[in-house]
Amino acid sequence: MARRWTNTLTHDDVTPEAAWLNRRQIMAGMAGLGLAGLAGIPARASGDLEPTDYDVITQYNNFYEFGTGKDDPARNAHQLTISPWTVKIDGLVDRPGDYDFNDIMSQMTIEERIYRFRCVEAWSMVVPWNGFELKDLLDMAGVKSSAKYVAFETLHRPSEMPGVRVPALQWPYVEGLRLDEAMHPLTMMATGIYGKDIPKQNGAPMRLVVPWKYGFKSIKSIVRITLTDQEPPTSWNRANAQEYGFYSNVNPNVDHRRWSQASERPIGGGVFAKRIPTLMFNGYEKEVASLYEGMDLAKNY
Ligand SMILES: Nc1nc2c(c(=O)[nH]1)N[C@H]1C(S)=C(S)[C@@H](COP(=O)(O)O)O[C@H]1N2
Ligand SMILES: [Mo]
Repeated sequence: MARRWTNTLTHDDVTPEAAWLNRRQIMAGMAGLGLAGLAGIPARASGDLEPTDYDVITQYNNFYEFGTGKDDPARNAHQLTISPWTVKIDGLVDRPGDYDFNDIMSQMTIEERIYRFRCVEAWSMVVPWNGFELKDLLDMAGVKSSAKYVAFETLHRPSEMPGVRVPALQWPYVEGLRLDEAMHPLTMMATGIYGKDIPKQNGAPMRLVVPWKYGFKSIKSIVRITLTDQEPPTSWNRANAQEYGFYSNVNPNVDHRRWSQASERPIGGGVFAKRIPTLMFNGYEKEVASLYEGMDLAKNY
């Protein structure tokens, strides 16, 4: 399908590691300098960020609230009503409250980010997300200095979610990040894919994207964000603590108890598509390794 970008940068311009770090300067500079202003950004050596087809991204999903099959979310998520949508932001914030999704959107800078996406099941995609930095939303609510973690909660609405009628997981789906992870400039709230509103099966109207962590950290259809000083519970850790830890950083050197994490299968390349090596922190090592300095990543899986 045709790519409709929200600005004039191609993904080769937008994606290099350094580019997102100084994106505000880039966006500010673009007006005056034109694209020549991008000349100083180091180029990515390989073309490994060719986005996965829209149809694949939106038809091969994990969203257990709509069923555990990969095609269940695309088939069932149309039942979800997403308007109106309110996100409660509470806990250790200066301005707790119920934030209307449209009000949030009117205050956020929407940009595009092409990120690798690596599921713990060892498949992967490359997704051109649209959205905003989580930090900007947290700043809107005003994070108190006592906050150390961010807890997230997905909508729980049995009347519209056939999957929650069975105990595949404990509902609602919950996730969490350390505050520094949440505030990292790579961490985003996605509200679109390929320049269109994010489809319901991908977590409409707003889902987390943490590209250096396994996909299950990227919680969908968020209705509550709580700032806390305690490490929050997470759904997959609750379900199986031996296999799924709080951190869940992509790490080719730490295998899952039941399979290797050294390589992954890109979805959309056909059944004979070659597996590719999995990258440390899913390819974002330069940006995020410092967050985990001195930590034993095998222990803190
Ligand atoms: N609420 C909720 N969020 C969720 C899930 C889920 O089942 N429920 N699945 C997770 C898993 S395991 C993955 S791999 C990604 C899949 O995102 P995608 O369907 O957009 O590729 O969503 C994550 N977020
Ligand atoms: Mo996943």
